[in-house]
Amino acid sequence: MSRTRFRLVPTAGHFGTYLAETDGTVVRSLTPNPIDDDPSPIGTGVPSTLRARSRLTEPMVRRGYLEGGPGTGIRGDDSYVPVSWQTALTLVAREIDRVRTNYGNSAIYGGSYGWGSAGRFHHPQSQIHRFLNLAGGYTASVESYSSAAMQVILRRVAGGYGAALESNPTWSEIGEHRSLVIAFGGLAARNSQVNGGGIGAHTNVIEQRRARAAGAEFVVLSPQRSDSDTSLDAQWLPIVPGTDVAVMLAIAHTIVEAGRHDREFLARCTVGWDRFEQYLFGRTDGTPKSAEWASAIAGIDAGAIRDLARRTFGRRTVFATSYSLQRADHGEQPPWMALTLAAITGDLGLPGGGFGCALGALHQLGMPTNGFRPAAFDQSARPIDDFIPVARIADMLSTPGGEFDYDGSRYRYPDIRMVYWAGGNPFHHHQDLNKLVAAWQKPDTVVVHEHFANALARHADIVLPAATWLERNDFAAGADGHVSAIVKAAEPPGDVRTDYEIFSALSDRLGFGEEFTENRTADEWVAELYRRTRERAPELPTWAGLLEAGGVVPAPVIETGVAPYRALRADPAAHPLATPSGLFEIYSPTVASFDYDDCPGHPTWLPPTEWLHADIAARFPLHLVSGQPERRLHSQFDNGDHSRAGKIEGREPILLNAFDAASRSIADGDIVRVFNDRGQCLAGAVVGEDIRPGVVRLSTGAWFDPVVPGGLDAHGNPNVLTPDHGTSRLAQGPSAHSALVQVERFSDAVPPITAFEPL
Ligand SMILES: Nc1nc2c(c(=O)[nH]1)N[C@H]1C(S)=C(S)[C@@H](COP(=O)(O)OP(=O)(O)OC[C@H]3O[C@@H](n4cnc5c(=O)[nH]c(N)nc54)[C@H](O)[C@@H]3O)O[C@H]1N2
Ligand SMILES: Nc1nc2c(c(=O)[nH]1)N[C@H]1C(S)=C(S)[C@@H](COP(=O)(O)OP(=O)(O)OC[C@H]3O[C@@H](n4cnc5c(=O)[nH]c(N)nc54)[C@H](O)[C@@H]3O)O[C@H]1N2
Ligand SMILES: [Mo]
Repeated sequence: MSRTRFRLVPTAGHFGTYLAETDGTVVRSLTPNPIDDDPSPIGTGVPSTLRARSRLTEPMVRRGYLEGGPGTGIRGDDSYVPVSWQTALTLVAREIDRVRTNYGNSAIYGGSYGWGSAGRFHHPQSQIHRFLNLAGGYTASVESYSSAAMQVILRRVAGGYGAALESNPTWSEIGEHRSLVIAFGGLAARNSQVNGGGIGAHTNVIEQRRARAAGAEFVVLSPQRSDSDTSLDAQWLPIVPGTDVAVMLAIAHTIVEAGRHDREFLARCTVGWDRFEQYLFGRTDGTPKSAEWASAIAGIDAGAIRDLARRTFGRRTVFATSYSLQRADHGEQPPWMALTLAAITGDLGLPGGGFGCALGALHQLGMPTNGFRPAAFDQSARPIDDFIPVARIADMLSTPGGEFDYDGSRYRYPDIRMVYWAGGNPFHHHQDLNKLVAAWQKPDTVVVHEHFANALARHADIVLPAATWLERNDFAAGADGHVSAIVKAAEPPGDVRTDYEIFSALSDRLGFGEEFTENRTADEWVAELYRRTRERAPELPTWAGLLEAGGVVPAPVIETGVAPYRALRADPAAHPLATPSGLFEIYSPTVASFDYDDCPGHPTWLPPTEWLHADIAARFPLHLVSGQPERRLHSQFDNGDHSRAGKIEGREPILLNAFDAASRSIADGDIVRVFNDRGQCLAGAVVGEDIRPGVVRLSTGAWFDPVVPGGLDAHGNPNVLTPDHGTSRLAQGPSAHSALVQVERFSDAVPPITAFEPL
């Protein structure tokens, strides 16, 4: 094929804007859009997957299901039979109708959590929720795997997650005020490669470097040295995982003992200081939260903790917490305590200071907020309001009718008969995958739209092959301040259809085709949503103008008004936070009234069930940190060449301290077995000094690849090891980071990777 037949078209994903080199049918490469000075290489791995062996190209039905009907056979241990679209759609439409007629719509779980792909129209969450709402409704999920614990606690004590995001200090303010940034969980530069909904051009890390050059200073408390960009020259304090609240308390203790707390701010803008102060000084529990006390828990020198506290005197300070801290037992506590520290120093709501909500963890965090809101595909009203906290899925499936606590109330799990997923992967995101696989056997039917024969497809009954974002026209517009064209760059292979085509055909069969499509084709919808977006922002170019401009233009800047924390400090009576007192609640009578021992009325140090000082550490002496992968977005395109280039003999790398490796006779590059009572997986050892002794790091996202069901995962998916329980009864968030494991050299014959094979 001659090169001249290829042309470049603009496209956009959650990890940036690119130019796709296409002949109209296949994509040869993605290269960063020239607008981006600090592009992410993640997108470059996508073209290698579009026609890979793992691509789904025709509808498939699990053999046991096809032969025996709903509720028969074993998911995760069966073969698949190709069927026509006609057969597949008839099976799905009939099953929706059977389930809603016999059991009611709450028996359909359509939470379908996941990132899917960017695009205002083809966004799979919008597609599936609109479809299921028009079908009479579904059991939904609330909050997210990213931020569940923080969302619920901030809603109770600080006016909500949105208020924290709007009030976040920006890098430019941090530079201007030469602030001290104390980052619990760090500011891993690899994480700001992505943003939900898209990124026109990557500027977050560039802004961080500018703040540093202007005089800001960074301290990173984290088990891993690489949790900040090297050019920030951050001081690294390698903390024991799960102990951040102890260190925060000790910083508070040191500040208050020195009389340097901002009494005026505490009295004017917060409630509950007195009660908290009693706890801080040990008057309620006999334990003063001193630097020495925290040092024994967190493994950081007491002198270093006191120094850190003193460095805040007279200096604008940011107390930042990454999302990872609250994806752990008692994850409600770190953001609440960081806010309390920001109130103690009196910097809460001052430019360049206060609480740093997950700064740098997504591209938008630390950047100015823009009130610009592009149009979206309407999800339609919810006819029923059944829900679960998102991470309680395995409990819901395995214990229908079981009771659970959430945010002050008690609820019952619905009896789920049908699970329908599009645009997320529970066999990526959920904890304790062996438990999930068992719970997943319960429903009668599982329907999935997927691009690839990944673990989700391998645990479904009806698998519908869906087009990728490179195979559709659309536009992206996230919170990043850009609008980006997504021009169809490839023909979907085989019999692949878009989610929209699939839901349109099903809607027809179920009798609400016109309500779902409003008589528009996909391309007509894209044009309509772009038109509605321009109606809100007339300065945006026409579609033709957007393409002429290279496919990416800045979005208009829409002022958001004064940020809630800033408004609060200016005049608490005039600008109350959305809390019962209108103030930031260091002690919350509401939370206290719930009487949860795992989430008391003020920020509290509560040891995790699994951490390095737990009894079970005698058997599993290493703390497993399973953060976000550098080379991909979650599990997406793990089958592509960019992600696979980072593997060791095909396995996901695990980072071990040289001391821990030597005591186990593990050398760099060895294949190791990582295990605990929940599961086991293989991984490739990376040995060095960039991680605290006693801690190992295995990123998320290697496609789950059990050698036999419930057995060894050959590939390195940390979620076979992580525990599945709520952060507390308050938020019921995921607790992935509270996990202990053991690691040993694997000397048996290494099983092949089968995760990237066809179904
Ligand atoms: N141990 C551990 N587990 C974690 C985390 C952790 O830190 N540690 N982090 C958690 C967090 S923060 C998150 S956000 C979750 C992420 O969890 P997910 O968002 O579920 O993960 P993804 O891999 O992005 O899954 C998206 C799936 O949708 C498919 N897909 C993409 N685009 C489309 C589309 O247009 N149509 C259809 N039909 N399918 C599409 C992809 O092939 C992929 O399988 O993971 C959570 N899990
Ligand atoms: N490249 C890439 N970037 C991403 C994503 C991706 O998949 N790929 N996913 C995005 C998503 S959905 C989200 S929600 C964000 C998540 O953002 P985060 O949750 O902030 O990211 P993580 O990588 O899970 O964790 C950051 C670091 O926290 C440290 N850590 C873990 N446990 C502890 C602890 O107990 N104490 C302390 N002090 N540190 C700890 C680990 O060393 C880890 O590297 O990332 C986003 N960015
Ligand atoms: Mo996330």
